[in-house]
Amino acid sequence: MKSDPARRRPELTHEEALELYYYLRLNRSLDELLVRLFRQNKIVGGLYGSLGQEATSVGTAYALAKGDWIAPLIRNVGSLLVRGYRPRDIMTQYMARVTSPTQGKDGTCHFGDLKTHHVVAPISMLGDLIPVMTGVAMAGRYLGQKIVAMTWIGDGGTSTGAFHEGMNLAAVQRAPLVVVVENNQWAYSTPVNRQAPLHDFADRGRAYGIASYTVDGNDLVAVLRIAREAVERARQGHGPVLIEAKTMRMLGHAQHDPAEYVPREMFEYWKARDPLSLYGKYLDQRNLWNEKEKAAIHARIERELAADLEFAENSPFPPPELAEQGVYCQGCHDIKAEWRRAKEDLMPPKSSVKPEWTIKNFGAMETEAAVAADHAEQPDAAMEPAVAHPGQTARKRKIAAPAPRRARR
Ligand SMILES: Cc1ncc(C[n+]2csc(CCOP(=O)(O)OP(=O)(O)O)c2C)c(N)n1
Ligand SMILES: [Mg+2]
Repeated sequence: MKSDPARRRPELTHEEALELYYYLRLNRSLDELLVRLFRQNKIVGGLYGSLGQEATSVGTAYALAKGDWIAPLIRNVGSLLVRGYRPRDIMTQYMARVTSPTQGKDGTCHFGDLKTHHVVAPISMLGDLIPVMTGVAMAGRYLGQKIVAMTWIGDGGTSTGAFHEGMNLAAVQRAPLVVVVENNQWAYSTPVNRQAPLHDFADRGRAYGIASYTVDGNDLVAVLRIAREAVERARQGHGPVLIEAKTMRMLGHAQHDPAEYVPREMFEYWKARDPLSLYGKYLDQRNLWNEKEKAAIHARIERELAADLEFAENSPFPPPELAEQGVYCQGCHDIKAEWRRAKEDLMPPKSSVKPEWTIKNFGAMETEAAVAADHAEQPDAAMEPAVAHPGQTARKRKIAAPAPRRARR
């Protein structure tokens, strides 16, 4: 007899199932509250929402372990909440209060914390986080930490040069990196098919030999399932993974944008696939919660948001003199660059990484004669054309000719 999917053992524990709902609902409620604050003119600058994309932010970040690293984008409020930031951190940021993570110096989610939350602060230049997080992933491996680095990028952002350079670097270095491409159908007012001739953005990862998957970004459980697999794969040293989450930006680019260019039917299609409703149904069908638990989560969120809003509203704006503080290091950092490492420090047995190749002189510039000598040593040097091609310079011919061996240093 075919087993009833609703009766199979759930892949989430009861506790996880409820915690995931808490984050998903908190992300949504916080977004709604921020919209109200924007309309009350209490937000300094733009407001970039994540309505419709909550399952992708929450499901991917939830797959990480405590010591892992993230670099979110401005719509990944859900990921920040999962990593331990509180709604007040995001409210005070947007309200530019001195109590915010950037002390009121930035009006969006451009903040991070390298010590506790392991969050690399994003900047506006789309694509740049891919090479940066590849570096974080490689640094973790170098230090012998089994960490995974995760970052997010929009469909539009995958068309930047930095994205492609970063992906290639991550692939060739087999960096433990998970890149989540949030294909939310729009980049500002440009529909996805007008900026990339692709059906699946997962193809962009495959082009670099990266394991790449496409998932329904509105299905929290599907996102979490694939993210857990990706994180595990990266952690075990099998190289980077790209996850394309197909979803929909349910508002304009930011609050100033009424998104009139989006066909109404498109909104309706995606509204029927709302991530919160889908996850609610999942919990209902598997009896993973009851009305009392649901109400308790809603009450908790209401309580927490009210307390954090009061905190944010009562927080002062930064004093003017703060503008010139924290710009340059005034002895607050004790970082000394140590450029010259002893070679033995980098080789076994001190390092667990066995070098697989050697580069003569560590790649230092060589003289023309030395290049020619090395060239002559190669068996395929005989393939050099005996007769110069038209246009080949005398200098090139000279290099191709055998030269006396240089003295070994
Ligand atoms: C390198 C770079 N080019 C252009 C911009 C301006 N810009 C900011 S957001 C945006 C659209 C991004 O679309 P997408 O990557 O799909 O993300 P979404 O807003 O849909 O989440 C653009 C073009 C930028 N920030 N960085
Ligand atoms: Mg987009």
